[in-house]
Amino acid sequence: MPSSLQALNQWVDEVARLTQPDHIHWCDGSDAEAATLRAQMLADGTLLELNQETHPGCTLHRSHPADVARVEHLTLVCTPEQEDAGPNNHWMAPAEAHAKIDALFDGCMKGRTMYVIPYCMGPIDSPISRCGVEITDSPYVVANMRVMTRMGAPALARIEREGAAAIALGEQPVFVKGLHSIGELDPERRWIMHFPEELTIKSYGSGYGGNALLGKKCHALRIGSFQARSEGWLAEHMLIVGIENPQGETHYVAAAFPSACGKTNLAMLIPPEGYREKGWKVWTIGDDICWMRPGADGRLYAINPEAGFFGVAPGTDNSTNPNALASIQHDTIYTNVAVTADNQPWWEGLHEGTPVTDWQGRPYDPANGPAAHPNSRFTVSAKQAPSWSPKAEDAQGVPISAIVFGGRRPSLVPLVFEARDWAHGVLVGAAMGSETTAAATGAVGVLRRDSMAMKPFCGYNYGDYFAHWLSFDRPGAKLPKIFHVNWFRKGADGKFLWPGYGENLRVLEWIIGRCDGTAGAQETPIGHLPRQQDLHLDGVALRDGALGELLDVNIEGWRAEVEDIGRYLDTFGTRTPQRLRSEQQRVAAALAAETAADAAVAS
Ligand code: SAT
Ligand code: MN
Repeated sequence: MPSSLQALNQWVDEVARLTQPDHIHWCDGSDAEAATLRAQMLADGTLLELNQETHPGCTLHRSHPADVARVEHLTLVCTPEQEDAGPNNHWMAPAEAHAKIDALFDGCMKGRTMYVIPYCMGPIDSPISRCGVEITDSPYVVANMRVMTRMGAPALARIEREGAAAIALGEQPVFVKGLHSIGELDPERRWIMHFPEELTIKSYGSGYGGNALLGKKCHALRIGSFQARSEGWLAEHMLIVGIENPQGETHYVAAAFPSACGKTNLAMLIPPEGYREKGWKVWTIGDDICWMRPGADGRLYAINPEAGFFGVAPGTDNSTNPNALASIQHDTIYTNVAVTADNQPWWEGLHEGTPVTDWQGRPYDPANGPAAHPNSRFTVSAKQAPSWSPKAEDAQGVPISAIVFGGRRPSLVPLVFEARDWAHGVLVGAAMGSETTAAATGAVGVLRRDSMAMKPFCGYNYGDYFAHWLSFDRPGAKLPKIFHVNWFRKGADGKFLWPGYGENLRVLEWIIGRCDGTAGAQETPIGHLPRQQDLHLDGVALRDGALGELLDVNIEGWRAEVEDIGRYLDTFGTRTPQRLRSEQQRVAAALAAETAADAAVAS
């Protein structure tokens, strides 16, 4: 038998009986295995070799043109009670869901090889890490999982060790079971289903990252958040970055942003020149997912459960993210980018090179749209980033000093503010969101709330999730401070008021100063804001009056905002914790008092 864990062998047998593959391959994660798979995919056209002189080890995959992104309307959380999945998830009853998707899996691997991928989310020896096994018929998925997770023999050994320990205690072995088939890549025959109680994922009909690399959004966020709730930790859609000051002290910050707000850029930030000269350094731990749990000292310790970056290619350039660009010059899997005449990868926003072949393999013609798909991606080992922190391998995780929420808010929301305490911070996270941009379909300028950036990823009812967040505030806890940032505030002329990118370090410096007790602030009804003198702004070019606008709290605008937040909390009905409602009422009352004080002064 391939594994010493009978429960695992049995499940693999069951899946093989259902899907009927020609061969079964247990992945060991070795270099030899990776080379064999790569040769096979180059031979059958799944992968194309890119220019090996300029981009050694790099390949290109062109997906089915109708399989280029996550599919939220086909992504289900299947709890026995719909109320437990909440209004934030699409739901189907577990028995009905299993029946529907098993009918698709029936015989789907005939003529194909079934790969069994044991993987570990997080450092292999970390108590915070959790393991899973993905079964797939896609060698492209195997290649990506090898970069994105700790995959193969060491993961299997941990699963077997933990399984044996559970059995010795008379319990069931615990590992997440993920079953995936690309099926026919037919959008009409596609589901991404989660069964949190069964620690099971079933995904059919898509080969795209978030739908197919089951360790990522499916396990590390949807199933992970569910596991985290019952075990007392947090599985979050957050980057983790280390900020080292000239004294050599490093503070770790975890930050959640909705999509298209520059998470990868912040995780790999390059300090402004003046900061670099003084000795500031930025260390990348993770760019997408953060698992945190309280340590013995009461602080929250975090790991990045992933081992690689699955980043958006368009917009990645020396001017925007030199660290990301440097990471992807070798040993990178590109998906749906364009290529130049000499077979180098190309995408919109890359200043060097000219596309001749578009992402679908057609001669490039601007009439067909962008050369690279807007959601084209690179898959690369995190260790290839020049800013990669060896602490990402630390079994204990890194202590988190600050949690930062953010969104794309062209108006109202200041550059940065600090929540007054944990409960207020949870409200700030619950209320976060972005105004829609022209890049998304639908109306422009509509505010979409996306609590903690987890809307598509929270594996249970958001109301219960808010309650779980609040539960960390207990005796002995030394919780991080919580902040909200907005890099996207615009002036009356429609232009951004803040330069963003590396200059964001100035805001992070204030945030860290607040955690250390060295930075000043003023109290307002929405939280603590820096005064102009509390930010270091030498060397940054801001327009006249920009700073005043960036640090302004418009009381009437905020009264309307906080009322709207109240209506949003109502959408989760009785599951919304009373503590969060009273927090919203407290802020509303503080704002109303300010209006009353202004009126008294005016009369
Ligand atoms: O959903 S993916 O993981 O493929 C990409 C993302 O949204 O972060
Ligand atoms: Mn993400």
